[in-house]
Amino acid sequence: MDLDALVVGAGFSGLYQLHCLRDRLGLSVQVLEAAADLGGTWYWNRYPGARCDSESHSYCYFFSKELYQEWEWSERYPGPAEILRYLHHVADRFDLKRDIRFGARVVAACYDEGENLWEVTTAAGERYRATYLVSAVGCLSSANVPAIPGLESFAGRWYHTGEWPHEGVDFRGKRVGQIGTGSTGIQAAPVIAASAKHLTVFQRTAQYSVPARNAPLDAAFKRQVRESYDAIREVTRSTPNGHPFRIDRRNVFDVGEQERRAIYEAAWEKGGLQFRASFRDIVLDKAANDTAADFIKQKIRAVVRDPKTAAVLADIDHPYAAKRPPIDTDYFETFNRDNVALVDLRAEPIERITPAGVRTRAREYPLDIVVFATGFDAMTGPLFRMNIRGRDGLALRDAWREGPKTYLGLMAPGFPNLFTVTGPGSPSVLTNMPVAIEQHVEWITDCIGWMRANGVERCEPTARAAERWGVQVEEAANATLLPLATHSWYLGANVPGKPQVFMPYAGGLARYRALCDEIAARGYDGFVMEPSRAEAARP
Ligand code: N01
Repeated sequence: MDLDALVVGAGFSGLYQLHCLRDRLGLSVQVLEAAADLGGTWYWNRYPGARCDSESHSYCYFFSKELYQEWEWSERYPGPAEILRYLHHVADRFDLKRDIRFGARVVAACYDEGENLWEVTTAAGERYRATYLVSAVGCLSSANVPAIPGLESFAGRWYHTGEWPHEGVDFRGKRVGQIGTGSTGIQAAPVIAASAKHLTVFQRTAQYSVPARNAPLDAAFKRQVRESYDAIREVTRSTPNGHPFRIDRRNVFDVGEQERRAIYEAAWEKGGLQFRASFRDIVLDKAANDTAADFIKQKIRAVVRDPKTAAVLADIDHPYAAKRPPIDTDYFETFNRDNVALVDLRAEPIERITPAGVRTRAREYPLDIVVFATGFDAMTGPLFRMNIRGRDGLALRDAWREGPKTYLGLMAPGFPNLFTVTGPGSPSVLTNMPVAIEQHVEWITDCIGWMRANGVERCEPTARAAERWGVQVEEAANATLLPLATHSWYLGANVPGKPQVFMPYAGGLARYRALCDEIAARGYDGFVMEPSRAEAARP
């Protein structure tokens, strides 16, 4: 049977996309999900210490006030188990599971121009045909295990945090090596250290981190959240990052040194990503950023007792928040434990993995377990994995050889009727994801609804619109300090051979939303809307 729409992925994006296309537009929809259950990121990322860095009262759907108000989060930052419970609740409430096929990994998606259909094949060889293909595969779902020579010879066990075994890993009595100190590694290390015999953290790039200050939510806060749905939703929709707090209007140098210090201290005590919002220009002006960077470096030196270790942890080479800023629970404190050691890979790079452990230029570190907290082939990786071929058999991988070419991060020239939720070129990973997801899903739904109402069978952006958008994405990034972190995954720099192009749109979610809405209101400016044959034949 030919479907109206096929959605790939059953995380936050896919669930809501299914609901919108099926229940609002009345389309026949099938969701294909590689995992054995729903949850997306939260199905896979169950590593020790995994927790959402967005605050729970904003890390959820806003499309239904009733849904928002009936769900109660227990902690400031929810962990995978609670987020999965929430997503199951949503799926049950909107009767979504009956249209999701689990264990169905998409291995090919080819556009048949004659039929105007996408033909999608799963790893098990099942085939589906649909008019619209929506990728809801997420931005960070393709694990990056670095090609370190000798990994296959390792006599112990190794794991990537993004593909963590659901039964957990028992670290007791084990010598553990953790490679990677991004948001994930910073969450994982304290928890691994608490049960392992010994933990060696291999750090290539030192990172800033601010305390998360996670805590259970009290009844008064829960009530306030329930009663403030409209206000919270309004803030998430009108701020650049989709978080439930506003960025302070003051610039760093609008206040004196003493006051600035007090503002940073208060933000440090409050904890969380809000630290970045202490001043308007923290990610815009290098001198302003230096004040935040210096503050955090001082904190690191104050927390970590061994001066040599503190120096390596505080030797950060990029502006604060130019890479995704981690938040933590006792990360720097962990290096005061007797069973934890830090290895500076800038001084002694990893040469290979041996049967016994990790060998750097300086020495071998004997290990029983290696944990790769080495991140993802972000944004494009999950799309390429589906082997998408568009018009004339054009492979997405080839079309994007020099970097992603999208219009608004929503669609790409050469790939008609293929929509990408939070695709490269959209604010996506620079935001509180569910807010960006809702905006994309609703825009895609409206676009498909408009096509059907107007007898349009094919929608595809023009190459010129995509080219112009690419320039806007680059300009938006260059207006910030983000490109100064030259080793960032925002730029694809973490995956050898990947073209170095700043992928997310850094102009802010609110501005982006307005732009998307304007384009739709102007009859989908920049898109070719091809009428169906029946429509075209009308007198
Ligand atoms: O991955 P990363 P992540 N040898 O790419 C190092 C989201 N997230 O999983 O910086 C040695 O940031 C690498 O070093 P370097 C969030 O958006 C969300 O931590 O490339 N080291 C770096 O230290 C986040 O940004 C939550 O020099 C190697 C680390 O591995 C994104 O996921 C929680 C190496 C990778 O850091 C990715 O974070 C956690 C090698 N060959 C994460 N290769 C939420 O709260 C890489 N590294 C929702």
